[in-house]
Amino acid sequence: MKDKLQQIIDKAESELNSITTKPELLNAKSRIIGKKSELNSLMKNIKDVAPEDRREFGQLINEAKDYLQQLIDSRTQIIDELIYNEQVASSRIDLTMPGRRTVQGGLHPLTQIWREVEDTFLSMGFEIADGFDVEDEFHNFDALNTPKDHPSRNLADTFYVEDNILLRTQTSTVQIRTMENYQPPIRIIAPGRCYRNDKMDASHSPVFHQVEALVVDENISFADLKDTLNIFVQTMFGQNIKSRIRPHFFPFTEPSAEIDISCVSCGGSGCRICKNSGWLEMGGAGMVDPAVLESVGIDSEKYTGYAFGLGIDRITMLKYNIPDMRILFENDLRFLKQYR
Ligand code: 2NL
Repeated sequence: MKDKLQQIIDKAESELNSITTKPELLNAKSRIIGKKSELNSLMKNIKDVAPEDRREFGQLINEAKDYLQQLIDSRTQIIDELIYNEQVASSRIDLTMPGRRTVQGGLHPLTQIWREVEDTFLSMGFEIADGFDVEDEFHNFDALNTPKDHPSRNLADTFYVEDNILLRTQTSTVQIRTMENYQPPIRIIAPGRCYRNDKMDASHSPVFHQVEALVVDENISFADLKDTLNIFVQTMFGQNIKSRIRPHFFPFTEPSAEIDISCVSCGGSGCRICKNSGWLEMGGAGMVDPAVLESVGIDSEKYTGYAFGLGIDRITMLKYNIPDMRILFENDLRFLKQYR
């Protein structure tokens, strides 16, 4: 009996070793351990074995069967490997070739500065407010104390979509809407796209980007405004940069001022960039005019506020030494690639 089993095993071993395909293997499997296999017929003959030997007989057959199954499994593995290697060879992919480099895009320099501006104000406790590009005259002009006959309302300066509906000329519209909906304390910035009917040149564009800040609370003073501005320009441009204010006029602030920063190029000694003045214009600022607070239902006896507006395009041009605003809008890849 043992000889018979050994014979079956030897035969199966040599048979399996010569097999190289899956169908052959399946056939061999049923021949070796299937229902019609020699092994199985041996098992069926167990009834002819003396009762006291049956136990050992059965055990030997089961062991042989386990061993044969193992042989088949390891052959399966070898054949799978063979098939895989054949596929790799025949698909003509050279796995040693270097991969193809994908072109990675980057953020537009304006977007980068926009985010840096947001991060800077967020770090000072401001929240970011958002609004609409298409606005009505109330939110763009009336609520901002702009007289009905103010030149900025003119068709030559403002894009009107229809009567009373226009493309916002500054993001103050967002501040107005915020004050309409929330009571002080308010501490927000509104970055966004603005529109003015300007001819495009090195320093003007009909579409430009602005960030306005607004703080309204009890006891807000001009000193708070100056301090916030200083921290902002120092975070954006460096610790040695100073800011200064010059008296100005805006309908929506009183008093009003224009903001300069010391020249980021020469540090204040005078150069081509600052036209030898040592200072660069950055935007405007002021204490929110009480009439503006009243137009949105905030008690101007109890609350005061400051506001300022800065050009994101201008900040970007100064930070990246870009001489002409048009470059920011042309999307010339040779330019953009430098800012990835
Ligand atoms: C500039 C001038 C400025 C403001 C914007 C403002 C907003 C509200 C109330 C009062 Cl809701 N003021 N904004 C104030 C002063 C100047 O921008 O030259 N921007 C580039």
